[in-house]
Amino acid sequence: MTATSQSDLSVVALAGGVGGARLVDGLDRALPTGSLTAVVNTGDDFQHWGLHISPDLDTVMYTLAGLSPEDRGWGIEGDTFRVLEEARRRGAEDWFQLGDRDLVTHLSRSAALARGDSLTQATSGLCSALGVECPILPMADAPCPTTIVTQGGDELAFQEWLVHARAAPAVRAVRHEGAARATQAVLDALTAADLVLISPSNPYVSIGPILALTGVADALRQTIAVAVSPILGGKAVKGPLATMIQEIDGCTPSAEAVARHYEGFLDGFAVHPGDGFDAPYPILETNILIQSKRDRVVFARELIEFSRSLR
Ligand code: FO1
Repeated sequence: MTATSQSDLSVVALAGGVGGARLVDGLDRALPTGSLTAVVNTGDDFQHWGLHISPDLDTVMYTLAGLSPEDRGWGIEGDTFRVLEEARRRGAEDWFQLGDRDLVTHLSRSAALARGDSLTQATSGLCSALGVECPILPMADAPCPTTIVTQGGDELAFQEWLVHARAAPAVRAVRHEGAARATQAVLDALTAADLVLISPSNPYVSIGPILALTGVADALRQTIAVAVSPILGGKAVKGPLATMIQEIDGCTPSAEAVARHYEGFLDGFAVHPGDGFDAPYPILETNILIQSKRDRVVFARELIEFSRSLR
């Protein structure tokens, strides 16, 4: 890959929620059009109000479309919740906040799936309507729901645990259910990639479901794979990851604890200053806090340069 110039690099980013979307956004701005493909977790997908909701696909799509709120990262900036208020008034479930503008996405996707489109086709249609050019590929077309097994032995669907139960029940294990096959589009993108970047997303519930699909880990072993830590100074930027590392793996949250999840196919790892550790591959220590759009591009350029230096 060292002989390849940045302009003709073919890059695949594996992404989950908000952290993944921000890295994909930085890469999309830093790389020439046509270089980047995002492969996105669908283990979070679920049915709500009779609609098919794909939170991670939408977070990546809205972020690339410039529609995401900078603070919470998901949904649409400035959205209203009048439908949710009416649903609440009528006694419908209101624990998952679907905004009025966001609802158009779920209605369109559900209609496309009901017509017989695949999730890949439905996602492509939604992206085109919002002017998003970077291909966003669902990791699978068939349902692959993530189940949380609590320390108490309960089994909760992912959004039931994360949003409805506010991630309060301690986690014993995470299970990836359903069809275990990535789409052909995903496998083709991975096979053609010069570089696969693993976003600073949760390794159990965002990246884990992608890696669990047949063919994905093998494809990563054939290419240059570089991950970005979602843990900075022992804390997760967002979400329940730090607690999950303690509960599931029984260790202190750290970049190194995350890297263990990617053992066997990592060629490099990017961590925040001070988070470095002894590893059999090079470590890039730099500012990986990529909340602002500017920081995303600065970091994406640095990450690509670092990755190009790897053999
Ligand atoms: N996360 C929440 O914590 N509460 C919500 O009510 C919520 C609604 C929501 C609606 C649409 C969407 O695309 C995402 C939404 N999220 C919400 C975020 C999402 O459930 C999680 O952050 C991801 O699944 C984790 O990657």
